[in-house]
Amino acid sequence: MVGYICSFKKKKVINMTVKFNVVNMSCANCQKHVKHALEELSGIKDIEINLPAKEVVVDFDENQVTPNQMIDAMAEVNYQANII
Ligand SMILES: [Cu+2]
Repeated sequence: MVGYICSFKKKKVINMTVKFNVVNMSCANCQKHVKHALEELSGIKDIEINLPAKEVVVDFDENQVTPNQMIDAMAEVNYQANII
């Protein structure tokens, strides 16, 4: 008798990291806006923001979101981000 063989394979999740320079992020409010914009996206695992350096480091699942989508999300709330 042939049994049922489960052929599902779990998609391997590899967290990627991308670092942005957010040109016009200049105060705690900006930091909050940028963070919220990124949190709206699915696949975002972690967000670290260094305000004095204007740097944002994002850990993400590359199956769900791309750095370009993050740039667009930040642009929607008027922050200009570049990958560094
Ligand atoms: Cu500000």
